[in-house]
Amino acid sequence: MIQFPNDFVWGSATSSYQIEGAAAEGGRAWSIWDAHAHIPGRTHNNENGNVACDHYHRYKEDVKLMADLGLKAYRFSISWSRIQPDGQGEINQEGIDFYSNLIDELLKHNITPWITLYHWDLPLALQTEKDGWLNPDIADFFATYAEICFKHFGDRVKNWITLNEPWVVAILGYGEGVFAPGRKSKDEPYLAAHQLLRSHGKAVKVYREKYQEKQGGKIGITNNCDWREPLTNKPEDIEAAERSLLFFLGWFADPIYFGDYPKVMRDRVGDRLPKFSAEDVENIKGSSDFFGLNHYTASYAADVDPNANDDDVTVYGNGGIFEDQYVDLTSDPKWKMTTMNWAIVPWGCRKLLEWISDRYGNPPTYITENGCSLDDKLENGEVKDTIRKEFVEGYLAACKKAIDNGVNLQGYFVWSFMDNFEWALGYSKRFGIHYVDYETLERTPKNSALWFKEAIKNNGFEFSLNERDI
Ligand code: PNW
Repeated sequence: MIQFPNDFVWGSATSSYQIEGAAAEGGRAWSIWDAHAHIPGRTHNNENGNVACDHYHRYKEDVKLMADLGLKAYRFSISWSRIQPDGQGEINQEGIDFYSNLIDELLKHNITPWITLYHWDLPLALQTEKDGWLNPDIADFFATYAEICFKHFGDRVKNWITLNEPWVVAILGYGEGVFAPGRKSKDEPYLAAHQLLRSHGKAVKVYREKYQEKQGGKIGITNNCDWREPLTNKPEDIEAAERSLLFFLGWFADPIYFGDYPKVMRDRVGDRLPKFSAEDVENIKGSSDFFGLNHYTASYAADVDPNANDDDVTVYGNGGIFEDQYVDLTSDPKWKMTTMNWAIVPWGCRKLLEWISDRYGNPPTYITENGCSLDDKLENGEVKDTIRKEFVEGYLAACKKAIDNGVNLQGYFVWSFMDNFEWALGYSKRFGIHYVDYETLERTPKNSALWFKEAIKNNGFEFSLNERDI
């Protein structure tokens, strides 16, 4: 039997654009994701979040399902353009009411709300008129929006996450252009990342100076990172794996814990990497009360000789961050894959948690997302998602092992509470522990949800997998 600490937070997560729908209702204006998804060819089958899971209208039913599951915490995000349609100025009361009602409904069922302020749906006007995350003024716009949320919800909400996965915003939004706002650039990822960090810092400053003491909550940021296992014991491969982690997670976590980007990034990126002002450092350093981690997969990392024939290595990119680090990433053919083609490697999660603990001084840590996509089928009212159940079991067991090894992990949120709009991949990937029939919008707990419910109830589970995998 694997037993978790008494106050371990058992949670599940979603995000606004992925589930809410009601895209043009309740006074909401378009975000960059509405715009992106409406450009033909940008998403699978040109799908969008107009309706999504219709959570905006069905939130009570959804909270009821959460209560049935025994969920302790629910992480969701706020659609900025529901609160401030233009991203600045006027507040939309209907938007405030929606989230306020959702929070009340959660609390009524003893479910602790965890709010993400930004999960990629920037108000479109801030993109078209203000250049989005490239404009230094965004930090003030974001802090103002964040303050509206603290003011209206902070009496009841005690767990705040400023940004979800700035790495994805920077790399997929500004480097590869596969996510909104669809920019393909070699240097913009560094510029956007910089403003994302500054924006996080300013929002935290507002919370700490004006709300934290009175409201008694915590605030932090969620970063994503995969594990990088050195391909061989050669020092250059060990260094390559470390370098890859620093370019991935250190890029965002080092400024927050140490006040600047990792040295290896300064050395390799040079002048293309922006500098923090003294005021930025003051706002950013020490600006997270906990370490929020989204974790999905792992790969092997090997050093690449910069003079090697490019056909021989898997370094990909556009002359930007991937070439800056020059690490060859591969996977083990024995690893099982999800339908995202992400390898299932629970021990990678343990090693990453230990790496974070070692590097950043064992901060209180939460896995704010972990989960897998599968080709689920609803048959006779049942979804037999055995691989997802094993995925969650394996990763949770790896988490427990990390805790036993001294890591200060305090909670785990499975991604996702229900199937939803998987960004550029539309509705083609199912990550939920609840199945959503997109014709009827009916929700059905998958077998993984039934397993999770038992695990929550028992604060642990009987381990049924191979010890070697964790
Ligand atoms: C996360 N990658 O996204 C997001 O926070 C969720 O909104 C999303 O649905 C979930 O993971 C599953 O994809 C990621 O390419 C998207 O490395 C892409 C990557 C990582 C995370």
